[in-house]
Amino acid sequence: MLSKTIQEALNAQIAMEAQSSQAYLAMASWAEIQPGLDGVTEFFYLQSDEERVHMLKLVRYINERGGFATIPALAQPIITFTSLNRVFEEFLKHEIKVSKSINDLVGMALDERDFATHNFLQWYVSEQIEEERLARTLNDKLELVGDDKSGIYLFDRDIMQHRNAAAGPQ
Ligand code: OFO
Repeated sequence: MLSKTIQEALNAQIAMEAQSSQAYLAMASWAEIQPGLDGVTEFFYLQSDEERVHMLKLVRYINERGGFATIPALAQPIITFTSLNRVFEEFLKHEIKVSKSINDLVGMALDERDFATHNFLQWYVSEQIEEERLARTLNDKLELVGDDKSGIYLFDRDIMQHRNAAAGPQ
C-alpha cells in the first residue's frame, strides 16, 4: 500500500510526464510547419508519445499498489519558438527539471522505506540519464552549426540516428 505522501508525489509526477508529452507535441507541431524540419518533427512526435508511456506506467503502478492515480488538467505549453536552438534549449531545460523531480521521488521513497516504489523508480532514473544526455548532445551540435543552413540540414537529417543511439531502456 502506498503512503499518502508517496501517492501524492507519484501523482504529481503523472502531471509532469503528461506536461512533458504536451510540451513535445507542441514542439513537433511547430517544427512540422517550418520548412525542412522533417527529422525534428518526427523526433518530437516520438518524444511526446514516449512521455505518454512514462505517464501511463505511473498510472498503472499507483493503482496496482492500492492507490488512486488522478489524471490532471494540463497547462498550455510553449507553442511557438523563435529558433530551432530555442526548441532544444527548452527540451534540455525540461529534462533537467524532470530528472530533479525523479531524484526527489527516489529520496522520498528511501526516506519512507518504500522499497517497491524505489525499485519502480529506477527505470525512470536510467531513462532520465539517457534523455538528458541526448538533449545535451543535440544542444552541443546545434551550437556548432550556428546559422549555417547546410549544418541545420544535416542536423535534421541525422537527428533520428542520435535518438536511436541514445535510446535507453523502454
Ligand atoms: Fe519522462 O522522460 Fe524525460 O522527461
